[in-house]
Amino acid sequence: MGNSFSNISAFQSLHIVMLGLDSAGKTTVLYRLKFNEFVNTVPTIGFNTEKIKLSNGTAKGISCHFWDVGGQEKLRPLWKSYSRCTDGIIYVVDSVDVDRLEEAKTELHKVTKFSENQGTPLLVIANKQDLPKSLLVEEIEKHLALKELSPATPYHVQPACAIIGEGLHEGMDTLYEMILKRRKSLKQKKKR
Ligand SMILES: Nc1nc2c(ncn2[C@@H]2O[C@H](COP(=O)(O)OP(=O)(O)OP(=O)(O)O)[C@@H](O)[C@H]2O)c(=O)[nH]1
Ligand SMILES: [Mg+2]
Repeated sequence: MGNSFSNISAFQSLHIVMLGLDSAGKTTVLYRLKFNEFVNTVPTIGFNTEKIKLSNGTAKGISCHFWDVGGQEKLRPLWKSYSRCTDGIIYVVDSVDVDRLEEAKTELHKVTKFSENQGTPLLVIANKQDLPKSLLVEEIEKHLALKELSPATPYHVQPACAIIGEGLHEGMDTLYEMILKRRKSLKQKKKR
């Protein structure tokens, strides 16, 4: 029956929200996935949304409906409603912006604590790995205190460079796997 993803309907669309501090690179990620090329962005006031059929990796062919919400402080109150009942949360981090990692951590922990987000798989994109002095995955994991998240929240940290697209498909594959795993376990719980 093919690989472990074969029983996931290619017709289903996954609902993915993309969050993170302003200038982390969310919109660059969005358009890189959509057009497979670099798109120059401006700060997002409000949100961007795109339906994207993944074109690579094990999640190839899966449709995703992405919501990319602006990360400026005044926009963060919107995050709660956009992240409600999504299949997956992508949290983009600027891996060289060490001074704001504490702020990024606080905002991330807030989001994962919303009751509607309990157990929602989390993909942290450690972006801007092309820049000198970018932090390693292990350091990002530590700064964001990911081990302190609820054990119900599966997570993965993916190093990436949104400008050239490196790491994005690997990250999406892992997010997809986590989503599948969660769906299976929710199904099994229902059966009991
Ligand atoms: N060097 C480098 N720059 C990047 C990368 N990804 C994004 N950028 C740049 O970072 C800046 C901010 O990117 P955006 O995608 O607009 O950031 P955002 O997270 O959407 O920001 P808001 O909309 O304000 O929340 C832009 O100048 C991008 O070109 C990357 O991987 N490497
Ligand atoms: Mg943006």
